[in-house]
Amino acid sequence: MALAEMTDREKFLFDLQGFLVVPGFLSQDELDCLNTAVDASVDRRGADGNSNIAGSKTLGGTHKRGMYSGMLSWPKPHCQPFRDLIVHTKAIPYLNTFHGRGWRLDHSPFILTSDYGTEGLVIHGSTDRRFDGAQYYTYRNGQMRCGMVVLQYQLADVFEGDGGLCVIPGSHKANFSCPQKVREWEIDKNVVYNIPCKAGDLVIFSESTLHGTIPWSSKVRERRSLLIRYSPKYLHFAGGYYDTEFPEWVDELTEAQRSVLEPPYIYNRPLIEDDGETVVRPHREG
Ligand SMILES: O=C(O)CCC(=O)C(=O)O
Repeated sequence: MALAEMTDREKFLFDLQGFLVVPGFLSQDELDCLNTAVDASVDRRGADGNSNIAGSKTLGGTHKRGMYSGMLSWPKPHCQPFRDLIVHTKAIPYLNTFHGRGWRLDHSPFILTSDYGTEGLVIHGSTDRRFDGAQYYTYRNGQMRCGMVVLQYQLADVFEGDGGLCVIPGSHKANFSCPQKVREWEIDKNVVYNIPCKAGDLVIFSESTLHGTIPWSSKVRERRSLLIRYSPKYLHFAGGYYDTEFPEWVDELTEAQRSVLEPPYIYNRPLIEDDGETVVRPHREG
C-alpha cells in the first residue's frame, strides 16, 4: 500500500530550501489546549541550558531563552495536548516522506520561549560538506531522506524581524563550511531568514539545514515554540527515549504513541499506518 506523503509542491519547496512552513497546521482547539497547558505551567519554565552564542557580538541578549520540558508527563489534563501531537495524522505524510516507513521521537519535546532581550543561539547544522549519519539530507531515486528533522509548532505569532528561529535556506546542500562570522550572525545577514509565522503554523526543517536563534527584539510579542524532533527508525541523535524501560506513564499512551518512543531498531518494529492508530509489525520493511 502506498503511504501518504507530502504534496509535490511541498517536496519541491523542502528540497529547495531545507525547510517548509505548513500554515494553519494546528486547529484553533489544539492551539488553545496547548497554550492553556503552558499558561498553567509557568512555574515549570527554566532557562535553556544549551544556549551558546559562541562569542558573537550580535547574538547576545540580557537573558537566556526560556525552556519547558517534560510535557508528556505533566499532570493531567496538561500532558494530553502534547501526547496527542507526537503521532498526529497530519504530520504522518511529512515523516513518511523524510524518513520512509518507520520513524521515532528522537528525544523529549521542549518549548522555547523568548521575550524582549532574549539572547540567540549560534547558527549550526551539518550541511552537505561531509556526510553526517545523524543529521543529513539526501535525494536519490526520487526520494528525499533525512536524519533528524525538527517539527516546530509556533504557539504564538512570529513577525519577520522579531527574532527566534532562523535558517539559511538551501544550506542543507551547502558544500563549503559556513564561515564562523556568518554562523555568529555578524556578516552576510541577508542570507539568514527569520521565518514569519502565525500561531498554529508548523515549520519543518532538517537538522542539516543551517539554523539557529536570532535574539528576540519584539516588545509586544513573546515567543512560544514547541519543538518535536523525529529520527528514522534506526537512528538516535540526541539521547532520550528510552534506554532501558519506559516510565509508568507510557502505559497511558496509545499503541501508536508508545511505538514512537521505542529505541532505534528495524526488525519487527511497530510501524504506524496513515490513520495514526493502527500499528503493524512486519518482520522487516525497508
Ligand atoms: O528554534 C530555534 O530557535 C533554534 C532551535 C535550535 O536549533 C536549538 O535549540 O538547538
